[in-house]
Amino acid sequence: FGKVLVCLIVFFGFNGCKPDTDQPEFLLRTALLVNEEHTWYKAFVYFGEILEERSKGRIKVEVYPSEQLAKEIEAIRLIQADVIDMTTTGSTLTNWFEVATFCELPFLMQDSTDMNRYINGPIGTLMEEEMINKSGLRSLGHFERGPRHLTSNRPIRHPDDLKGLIVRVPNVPSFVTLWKALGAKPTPMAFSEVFTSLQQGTIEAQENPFALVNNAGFAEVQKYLNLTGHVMSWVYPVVGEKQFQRLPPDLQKLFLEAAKDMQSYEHRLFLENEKKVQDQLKAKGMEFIEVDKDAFQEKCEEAIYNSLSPDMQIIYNQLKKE
Ligand code: 2Q2
Repeated sequence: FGKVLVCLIVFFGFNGCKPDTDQPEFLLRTALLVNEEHTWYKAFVYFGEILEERSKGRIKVEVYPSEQLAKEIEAIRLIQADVIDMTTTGSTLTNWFEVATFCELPFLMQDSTDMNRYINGPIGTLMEEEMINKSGLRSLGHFERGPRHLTSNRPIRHPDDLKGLIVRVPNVPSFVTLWKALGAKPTPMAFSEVFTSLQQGTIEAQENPFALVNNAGFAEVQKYLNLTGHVMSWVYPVVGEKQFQRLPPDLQKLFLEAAKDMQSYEHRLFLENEKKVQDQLKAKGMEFIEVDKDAFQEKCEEAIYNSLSPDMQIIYNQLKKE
């Protein structure tokens, strides 16, 4: 009986026994790695609200948190296959085109002034072109992130303390290079697997900005927040280029304007949130550890440079000079 019921639900669910008048003309499904409390999730929900309102219901957005719909790499592939429509991504795109490495290259950007110069300069333009041409994604602006720090269950003050430490990294080549050069054991893994892997001890550490450490509940399984600040970065909210081109010109215009508003909205939330999340992490028992940042930088800089192709080395040298 259970099976029959499921079949009936599936049948009527997909085919509908009466016309579904709520069905929008354009339904955009969004896969996010963060949960409902994170600024990226809130930003996409806001995007959905203003799009629905401004398009008079022609566009609707569904937002799925916590990699429930897809892990980051899968989300990119599913967008390319036209199965889902939007996500957030950044340096993971290095797996499609190399210049993406510059939105999250360790010890390159110093602050948000550098970041905005990159995003609005030739490197940002090149990245957005490559994104469309090599990965079929269109940038909808950018979300600035706080610096990434290492969390662990033993204090790390110097690269020497890292010996053999199993550190989870996202699927980003420069991160593997970085932690290898520093003496740790980097293990690429999807974000949604990190909490359980830390709990079970298959990995010992991970690195992310305060906001995401807090959001993912890592304070429950990690004692130390080592202030490595090894990389500043941003992510791009993105939509599939195919999906974007399917919108009529009036909706395309409206869509890009709403995306700008989403970016400003997220940025406001991000700024409000940065200090608050640090207090929350401390309240949850995390101990903040000062680290010898120069020692970290000196130990890995050459390896990172050498891992870049000659073309990327030229860009790197230019960015360093600016
Ligand atoms: O740790 C993570 O998975 C995220 O903070 C990633 O750094 C982020 O998704 C980048 O991989 C963006 O491409």
